[in-house]
Amino acid sequence: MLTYLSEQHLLHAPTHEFFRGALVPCHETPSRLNSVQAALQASGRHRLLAPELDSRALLVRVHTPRYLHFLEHAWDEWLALDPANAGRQPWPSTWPVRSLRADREPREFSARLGLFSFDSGTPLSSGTWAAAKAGADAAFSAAARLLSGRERAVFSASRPPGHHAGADFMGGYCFLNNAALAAQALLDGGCARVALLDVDYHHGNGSQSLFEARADVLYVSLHGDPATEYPFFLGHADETGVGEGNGYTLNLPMPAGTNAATWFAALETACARVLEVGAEALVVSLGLDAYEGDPISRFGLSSADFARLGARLYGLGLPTLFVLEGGYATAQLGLNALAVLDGFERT
Ligand code: Q9C
Ligand code: ZN
Repeated sequence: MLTYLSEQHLLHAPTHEFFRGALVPCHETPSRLNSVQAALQASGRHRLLAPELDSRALLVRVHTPRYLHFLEHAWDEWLALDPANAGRQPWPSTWPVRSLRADREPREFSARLGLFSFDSGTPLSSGTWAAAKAGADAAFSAAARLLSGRERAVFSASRPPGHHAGADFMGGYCFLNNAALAAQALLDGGCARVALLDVDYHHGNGSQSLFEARADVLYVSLHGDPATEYPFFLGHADETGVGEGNGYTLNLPMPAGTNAATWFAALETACARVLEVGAEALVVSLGLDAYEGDPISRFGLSSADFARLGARLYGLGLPTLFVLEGGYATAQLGLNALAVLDGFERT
């Protein structure tokens, strides 16, 4: 499968995240995508390309100008506060939750980082913007390839991931919503309706928030029940869309510990809805953290199950754009991504 992967992802390399009050090594690391790159190359079955398109004009179709401006200049502003900040990670100081105003952008840096974040678990590094932008370029390039009509499927191997990022917020290791950008590019390229199927262990709150009031994108997600799993504050079954988008959000939360049989039954529900709404293209938010060996997730999919997932999605008969999301069992991540692609291509 044609795969877009930018070496620029290496530039996003924060070192620590918060976990239960302590700093622990980041789960979302450059070695994740190195694992995917190595597995695809070693297979000899997939062609890796650097992104050839600039997503700049597409970014403002999904994200707000003030958020994009902040993200692009955040590291320079952090350094301007103190040159010693080069060796430190910035953290949000204050979040505009209920009763506080999000319409006024404070001048203070850490407060602005709070304005544009919904959690304390999304560390920035010097190359975060460059890496995230290159990941968006990969998603945009993949969408353009799919629109050319010569490929049945394309893979955007982007990192950092994207599905927790909304119009004006980062979170859950995500900055730019690569899958949402791909879906928007497919719509802009002539698709009347796109289905965005999110199989990451975590609910894609950013993606849902972007599309819940629209009928041109069906958002359907299989994920850990937000009652116990991140991102906790969205992803319940009673969220079915808003206004014109009523009926075009489908959440299929499952309890931590869910096995493959239950998961694939939910996948059938998701696939039926994708076909029912007449989607002309499929974007897959391909998180691989539903894997049984994932260190921060609690579903029971095996590597063979990922091949079964790929084969089932092939059966939908739609032009398909895979976008990498989470998956933190780094040593197995490449083989699990390969299993999905090979399952899809029946090789
Ligand atoms: N210390 C994606 O999979 N919380 N994001 C983890 C563990 C955040 C996952 C806590 C999980 C975010 C794209
Ligand atoms: Zn995830």
